[in-house]
Amino acid sequence: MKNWKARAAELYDGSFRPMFIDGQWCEARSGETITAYNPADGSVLATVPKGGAADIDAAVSAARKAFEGPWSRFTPFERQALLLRIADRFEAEWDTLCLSDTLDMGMPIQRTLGNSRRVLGMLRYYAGQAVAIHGETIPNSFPGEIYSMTVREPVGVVGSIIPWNAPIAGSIWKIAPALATGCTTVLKPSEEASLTVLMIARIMQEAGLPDGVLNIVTGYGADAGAALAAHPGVDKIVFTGSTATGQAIARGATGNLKRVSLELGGKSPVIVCRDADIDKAVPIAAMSVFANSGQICIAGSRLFVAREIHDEFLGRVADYAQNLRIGHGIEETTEIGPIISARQADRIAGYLDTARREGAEVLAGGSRAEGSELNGGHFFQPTIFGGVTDQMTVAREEIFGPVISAMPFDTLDEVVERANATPYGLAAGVFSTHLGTAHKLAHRLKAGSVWVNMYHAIDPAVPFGGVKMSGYGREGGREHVEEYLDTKAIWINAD
Ligand code: TXE
Repeated sequence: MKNWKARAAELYDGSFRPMFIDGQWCEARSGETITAYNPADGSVLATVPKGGAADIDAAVSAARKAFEGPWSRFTPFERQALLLRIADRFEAEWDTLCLSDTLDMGMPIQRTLGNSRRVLGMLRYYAGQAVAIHGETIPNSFPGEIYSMTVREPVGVVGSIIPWNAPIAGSIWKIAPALATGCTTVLKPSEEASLTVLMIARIMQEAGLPDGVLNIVTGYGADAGAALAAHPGVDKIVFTGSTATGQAIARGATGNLKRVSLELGGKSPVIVCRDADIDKAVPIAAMSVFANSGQICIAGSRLFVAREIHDEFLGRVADYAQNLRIGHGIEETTEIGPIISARQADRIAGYLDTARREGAEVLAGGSRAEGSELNGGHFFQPTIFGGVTDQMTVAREEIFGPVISAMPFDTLDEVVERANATPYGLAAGVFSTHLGTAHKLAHRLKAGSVWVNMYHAIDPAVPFGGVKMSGYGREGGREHVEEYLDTKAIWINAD
């Protein structure tokens, strides 16, 4: 048992934390700040700069200078060595990074700690990719006279905008491929959770990151975020967040036709077939939504259960939900932490009211969680609605809270059609012990990832991303590296 509480008090004492531009730790040009609150109890952790367009300008200039200057002379092996040094320092400071995330955005400490394989793996995977980038020589119509080849070049200055729900993994998944390919980054974290991202910049600087290669501008989406998305000096935007903001970013990016990758919202189906291994499926289906209090883009928030097993299965998921421990993320036994903000909590409460009004039946939870130790935070009971129809609001819209909408189904054709009847296409889950059923469903579901007899797996080497209005572009795997590279064709006339 680590003494998390004592360490928390040392880590954040309410003081000002500067942002990071061109290797310097600085205030916003306006001098304004944003207060960072602990969502578990409303206490003030720190203040951070309220960066705006002028700060984005400075950060983009620094990123451009580094991209065209010293960083361009780093060999792939030097970039690889830097990523490996960063990974080692992350490993050494992992507890502190996780504590910071738990304090700043509420994720239970057991869950943040458990992300180490993924995050350290990302850094080391992209270290490997740094030395595996190469073009091709291509036979053309003029053999012996003209030679043609491709070279792969970094896209340039990348603007990264991330949400609050997974600051460590979310930022590393934006920064590591940039470092591997030779791009430079201006990253705007969420105004709700900037502190760990600033810590990450400090660790990278200590590991030898050259000035300007990574710049962090803290601030709100409407000013710093929009300025970054529209900036003519930015060559590519990578964004994780809501579909509506993704659309705004894509519009803002048209000015200089910058490349755009978007990882957006979802309303992912989990399908439990009548031949499913129920013991295995119950906790996975529950945690596909309740992990991180439902603040996960891949939440399996539409639970389709074969009618034959529907009542038994939902009874067991409800029991499981009622036994989850709600509390401050800093307690090692906590399974359900707080919601990030009053605004998000009000949104969730609104969805609970709407579900009831539209006729859904509460099978578990259904309201805010009460209790003296929960005062000051925004906590919700893990909630399951039965009697949901495909038309109800809770079956159609992303809630981003611990809410499952459960529905029975009769045939595979029917459930595929209903599962796909959503504008989103981020992820899907299938539970079946029949190989053929599992294969058929996995192939017919329209989603960027389909998990069979499991959920949630994300690996540095495996592409992740959405189809339809869940966005485009992939993070993870070789395809992710491609997103940060351009291809140049070179022709040589040998005559
Ligand atoms: O997201 P936003 P919000 C969904 C989820 C949630 C809802 C609202 O349903 O309830 O979105 O959350 C920056 N130009 N997801 O409002 O607005 C913003 O500062 C440029 C799903 O927090 O998408 C932050 O850094 N940037 C999702 C980031 O965008 C702008 C994760 C995300 O904020 C901007 C988060 C603008 N005009 C929310 N406006 C997922 N896919 O995991 C805001 N931002």
